[in-house]
Amino acid sequence: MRTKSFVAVAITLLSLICQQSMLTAAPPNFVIIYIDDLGWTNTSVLMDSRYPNNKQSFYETPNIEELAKMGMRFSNAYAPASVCTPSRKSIQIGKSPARIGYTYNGNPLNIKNRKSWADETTLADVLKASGQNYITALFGKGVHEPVAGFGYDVVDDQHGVNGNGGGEWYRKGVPVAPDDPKQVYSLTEKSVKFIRDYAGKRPFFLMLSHYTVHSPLRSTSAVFKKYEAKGAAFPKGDPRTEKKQQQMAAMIEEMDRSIGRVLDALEKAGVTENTYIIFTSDNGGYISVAHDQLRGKKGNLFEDGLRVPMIVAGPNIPESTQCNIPINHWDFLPTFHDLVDAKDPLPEDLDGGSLRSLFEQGNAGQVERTEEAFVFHMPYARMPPVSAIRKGDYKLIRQLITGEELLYNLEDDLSEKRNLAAQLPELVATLSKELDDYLKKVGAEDVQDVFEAQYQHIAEQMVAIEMKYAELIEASGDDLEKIAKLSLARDKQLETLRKFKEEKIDPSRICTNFEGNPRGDFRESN
Ligand SMILES: [Ca+2]
Repeated sequence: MRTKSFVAVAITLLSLICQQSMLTAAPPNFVIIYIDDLGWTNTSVLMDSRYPNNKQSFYETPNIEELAKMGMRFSNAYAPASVCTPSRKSIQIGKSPARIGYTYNGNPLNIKNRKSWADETTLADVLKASGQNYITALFGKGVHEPVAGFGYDVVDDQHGVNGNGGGEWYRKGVPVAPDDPKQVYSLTEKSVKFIRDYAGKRPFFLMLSHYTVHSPLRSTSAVFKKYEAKGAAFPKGDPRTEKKQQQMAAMIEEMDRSIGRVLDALEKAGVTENTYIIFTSDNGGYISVAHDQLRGKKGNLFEDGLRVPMIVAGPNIPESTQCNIPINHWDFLPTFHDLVDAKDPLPEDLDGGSLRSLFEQGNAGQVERTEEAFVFHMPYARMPPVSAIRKGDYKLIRQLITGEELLYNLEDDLSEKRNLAAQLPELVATLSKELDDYLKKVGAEDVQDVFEAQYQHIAEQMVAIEMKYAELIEASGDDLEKIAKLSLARDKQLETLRKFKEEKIDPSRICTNFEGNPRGDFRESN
């Protein structure tokens, strides 16, 4: 009897202690370190330990290695798109670019039909709405719209629109100092200050969105010299002897230093244990010494365009682990919602699902999504327009003009070298239908409409140029020399547009090339 009552008292006490600790447990903090254009193989961390031969040592990222020891690598992590803006919108609002209606940078149809941020729930909104006094900050690159519209409390809106220019200019007319390439260090300082200001006082979410390692390649000269010397040791013809590879390696090291400082700041503030630290990239890479591991590059829908490095450390995430279950950045919004036990309902038309059980159990976990497959839609009017669907181990890619379809088993064939479309026609038909159904359901734009919008946009630009110069010529009176100069300038601008139309969005050229724009110049606008 006595033993029984002792046990009962002990259980009551224990449950009171548990309740108390649950009541006093601080809500978790979140830090996303979001890199621009960092490829799957652009770090010294092997994202998939099942392929040990892929390990390379040219890039040196000791702080990312440290983060990998603290948490979980996601070997099948996908960016929502293979270029910046659609990915950056998608990560914030938990929906695919096809559903959002923004599928590639500068798509005139997307811009015309642009939806307002005010109508969408963002990562910051979810945390703010949880009623736990979150403070949220976004520093660095945003999308092609003012970052103030994303719902963050603190932003560093230096450019109105924090696009790629922020990597070169602090603000108009003030170039970034040589010792702060791509603002990599000043963005880090802002982030460290934010952590110092709020850690332990309020739960926080920091999105450190770096301009690095997007082109143009920038680094401090000291770090570049290190890789110049390192590269010189390789035999002629090795990619590591190329200047651009050495510049990229230097940029990557400076990005890694930034991560180290953020980790130090969290540690010093005593919040590491209660902070989810997510490291990833907005799309695939474009320069890598190890590109052959994954096919393609930024801008297309082969794996090196879409598959990105990703590591997550935080509460209940086992150390030094790897999860192979495919995830997409559009999963973050429902994940945050789940991790803070938010009570507000989520938007019903999300593509993502909570990753909580993967964070805690790795490969034994499960993600519940309304949409089981990942659909990528890129009806690009300046290079081969493509869509893709990843479901289970398979990925189907379709060229939207020619209708050609490729099928790969990514578990067996990571490098997408063996097209199985002819061998598995039933699977092709199933995935193809699922792709069509999804695009139809979300009202994704049709490739022909995108082309027409692009042609119309060019025609409108031409009319605007004609009108502008007609007025200027009219105002020039009898000044023949001035009129001749103006006419020349007008003709030059019209010719540029004509060439752009013929060379960049010529359907016959687009039809012939599945791999991507051989000139590679599409990158400059990304
Ligand atoms: Ca990018």
